[in-house]
Amino acid sequence: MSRIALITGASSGIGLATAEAFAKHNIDLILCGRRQDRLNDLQKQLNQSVRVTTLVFDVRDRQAVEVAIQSLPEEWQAIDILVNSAGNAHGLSPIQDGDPEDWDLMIDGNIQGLLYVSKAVMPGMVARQRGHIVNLSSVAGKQTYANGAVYCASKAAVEAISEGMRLDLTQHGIKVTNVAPGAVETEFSVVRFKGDAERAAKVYEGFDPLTAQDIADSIAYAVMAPAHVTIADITILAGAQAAATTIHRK
Ligand code: 8X3
Repeated sequence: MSRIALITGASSGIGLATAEAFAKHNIDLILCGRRQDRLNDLQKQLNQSVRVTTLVFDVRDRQAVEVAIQSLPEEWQAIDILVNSAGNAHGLSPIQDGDPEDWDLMIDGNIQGLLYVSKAVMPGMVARQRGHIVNLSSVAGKQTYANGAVYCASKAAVEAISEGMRLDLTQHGIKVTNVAPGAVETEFSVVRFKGDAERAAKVYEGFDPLTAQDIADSIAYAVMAPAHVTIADITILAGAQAAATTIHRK
């Protein structure tokens, strides 16, 4: 019987690439995001090979998260895999110059949003005594860098939540995988720099950055591991990247 995965942030970047990778492994997909048109396009692309449904909500809206996930028809309710991929960086500046609205966006999306979605899914996994949760952290959750205090803090929280989930959920047959990517070229930097594409492009200049597909391949590896194997934590850096902000550029 094929498994069912719910993926947040599926309309772009790592979430989208994970949906594509899972489809290759015959995993049925609940694609979640804020942009229905993008989700529809992906659904059309992937439902040749697997069953696909979509849910539109903003992970920061707790009620919307609950309503959307509860609205799933019976045949979609037994979620085997949750991928918490929704998340963003907003701004990159010394903390004294930081915009509290950016802080709220990162804390609400990267921490609270991840918790709200997980809360809507975990009780069912516990009842079925099986499941796998994949949380998208970042190398920024392991190494704080200048000008990124709040983003790094939000990802450090994801690291702690992954560890805490594993402590509480392993006894219920639920695996937890924490994935910490380094420099991945997606819309990430365009969002961080509020649409400034030139500044975003500079982040990836002079080296080959990771692609969303590189990260999706590792996520697929973790969820395809045999039952007796838990891939607990994966850090993935670009080939030219030694640490979060140590990148050897040509
Ligand atoms: C994204 C990667 O290097 O900007 O989480 O922190 S980095």
